[in-house]
Amino acid sequence: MPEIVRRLEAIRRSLADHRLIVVSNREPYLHRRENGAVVVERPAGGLVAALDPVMQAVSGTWIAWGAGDADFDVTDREGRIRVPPANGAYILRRVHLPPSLVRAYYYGYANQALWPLCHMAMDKARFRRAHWRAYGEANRLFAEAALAEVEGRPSPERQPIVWLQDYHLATCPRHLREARPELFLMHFWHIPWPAWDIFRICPQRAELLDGLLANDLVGFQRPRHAENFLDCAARELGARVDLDEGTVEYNGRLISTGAFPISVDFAALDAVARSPECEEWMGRLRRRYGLDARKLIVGVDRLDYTKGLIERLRALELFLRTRRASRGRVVFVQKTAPSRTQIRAYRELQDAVEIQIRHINEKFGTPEWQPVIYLPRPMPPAAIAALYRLADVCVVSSLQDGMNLVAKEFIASQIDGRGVLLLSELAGAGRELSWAVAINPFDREGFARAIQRAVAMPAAARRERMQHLRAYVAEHDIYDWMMQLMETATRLLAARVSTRWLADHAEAVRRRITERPPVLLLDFDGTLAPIVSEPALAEMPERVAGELQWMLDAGVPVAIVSGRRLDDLRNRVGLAGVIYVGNQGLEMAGPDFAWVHPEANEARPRIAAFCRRIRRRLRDLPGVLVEDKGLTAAVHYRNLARARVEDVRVAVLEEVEGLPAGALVVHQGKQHLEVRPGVVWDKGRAVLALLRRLADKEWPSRVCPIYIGDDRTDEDAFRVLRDDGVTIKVGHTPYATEAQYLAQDVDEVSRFLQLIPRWLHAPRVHPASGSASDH
Ligand code: GDG
Repeated sequence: MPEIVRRLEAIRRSLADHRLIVVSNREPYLHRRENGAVVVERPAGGLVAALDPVMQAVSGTWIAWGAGDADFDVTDREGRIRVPPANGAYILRRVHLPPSLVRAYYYGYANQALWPLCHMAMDKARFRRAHWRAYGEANRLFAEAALAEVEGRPSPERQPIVWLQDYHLATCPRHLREARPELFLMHFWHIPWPAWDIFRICPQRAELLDGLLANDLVGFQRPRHAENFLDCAARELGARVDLDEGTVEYNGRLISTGAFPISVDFAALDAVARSPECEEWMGRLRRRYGLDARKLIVGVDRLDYTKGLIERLRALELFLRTRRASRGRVVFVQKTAPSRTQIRAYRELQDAVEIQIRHINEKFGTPEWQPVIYLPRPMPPAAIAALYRLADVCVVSSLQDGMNLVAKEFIASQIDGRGVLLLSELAGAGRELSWAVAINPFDREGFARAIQRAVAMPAAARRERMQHLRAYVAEHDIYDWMMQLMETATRLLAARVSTRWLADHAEAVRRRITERPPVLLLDFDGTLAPIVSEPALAEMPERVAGELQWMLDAGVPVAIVSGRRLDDLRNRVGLAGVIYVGNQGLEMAGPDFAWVHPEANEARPRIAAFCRRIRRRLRDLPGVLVEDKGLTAAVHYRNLARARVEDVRVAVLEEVEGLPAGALVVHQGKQHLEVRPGVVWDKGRAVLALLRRLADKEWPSRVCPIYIGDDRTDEDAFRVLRDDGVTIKVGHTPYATEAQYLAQDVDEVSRFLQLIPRWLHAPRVHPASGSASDH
């Protein structure tokens, strides 16, 4: 089986029974009029070209703006047509957008507000109310078309995957979610997501975040973009974010984010570079530009101010000025594709590039040699491949870039392995392709030196670098990218299918609780008390205290099981009669007993010494909080800059490793590291010990423990009570949980606690006791 067929088959399998519905601004096929006849065109572009075979293989549906002037002459009344024309393998549903809407939505908000905002080009950003309204309207139209393609009410196993593309469609998911709450929505954001200090400039920031958070999964090119997005969601919307898991809770839903660096169709580009057509173009270009005697530097870009063309030309000018020997010996070919020319900033850039090129050619050119060749007209793929193959150096100098596909296209076309890639460290690709020569386009001297270094690099070093780069891109190609995304989507869908929401299973829970007298075992933070930014600020809600008091009065044992110190817990909860279990179960105290784990008790001095040392070591890191809890310690980093978290991890691990083996152990908590004595003990063992104390060894037949918690440390308790109790995890969980049921949040826990007295007091109805219908 050819490789590509195998890859497509793997993607089809990973989708299982889920139909794929793609929504993008650009369409994969465009119909237009030419001399009175209708012709079909395939708009150029990596993503569209790569998605098309996938859509053919899975027979999905693609929703896109019908941009061709004959687009709606060939569709049915709904704007649908089967494509490709040869075999009609999938449905393309075109969205009609009036030209005035396109101007304001696409050339307006998308490309004059969002594009510059996300690329930190604030001098170019224009936030116009009319553009924003048009953006909202276009997004609504895309959503309407997508909804029309979702037929019936599919079961969770057959739920379609709606996959939205890019910054044109940020508010579309919100419309979809409102109309069909059960849909699985994922979004890929192709451009950078800026840091909060940039993003907050945008007047529509809340609506944009709210729109994107209607998705189930939001993919970015780089981890940093995902982190920035989470940070913006937390700051603007107050959403609860878990940076370790890459998740955000918003409006009662859990949204996952992740980095999925996009790539190219390596095999297809490699094949074009090997084609006879490419060889012909190579011959032609070689003769035209005298390349047998000259080194070739190549740039291929959409004409966009983010690609650093002016910076590149300035560096080239400096290179030619300072390296006199290079004059006449190198030629720089700049291939460009004009883009978004309706926008003034783009027209100005085009003029500036042309002026700069003319300037260099006039300054350094001779009758025999023109230093810069400018190619603004379209060329076929074989010609671009020929440029890449001939290039001694390819320059990618983005000032900001989500990924940059040119860098990877160059690598895939370099079948002779002789070219050097000069790659901006500010492009997403720069973080991935470490065998390229890194440049900073803002550092003109460094850039010029890098050009020199690349031109002069010995053949063996070039080959070595290119081999590594080719191996990397061949493995991490566009199909691999799609597989990663689809596998993540289907994993999330599978977790959703197996999620048992407490609210959906109230009857089963009621039956269990009324069979045997309940014992309540409750975590505190995030279960009874809402999570707050500082552990010291957590408070017991009054309503919950009232509910617990009712239980105690009715003789239901209540234990609060927490990672906090016992006395801290007691002060915060403040209810007499409650059993307090502190320090992850290492200490307990009830109305008539008190207990401390003996070995842990002996380790107290070690914990105190650890706290002293780590405080001293981390005193220069603002935002770190070391909590000495007597039997254990916690190092909180919730308020620390993300980039420094690793320093905390290293410091804590080093301190612990410096002690006798196993003396102290480190556990990962929510935004903190927990340091405990090396004894085999956890919340699970603690609740078992407690249950034996309350109802002896026979407890499973005597009581029904109800355990509610929100943390990973509660998993041990969920596990040991799985068969003999009711276990409830609070909050959406990105990892597999041992709990039987899920509760949305603290409020649902409180509502559940209110139900228990009603259940316990309800008169028992015996089936045989008779009712009105008996007669
Ligand atoms: C966005 C993100 C991300 C360019 N000039 C010519 C030409 N091109 C083709 C290239 C390449 C494409 O255009 C440009 O792709 P990039 O990735 O460089 O950039 P954007 O268009 O800004 O795309 C970017 C991408 O989405 C995918 O997620 O990588 O970061 O900004 O395919 O080959 N093609 C031809 N002549 C040209 O002169 N034929």
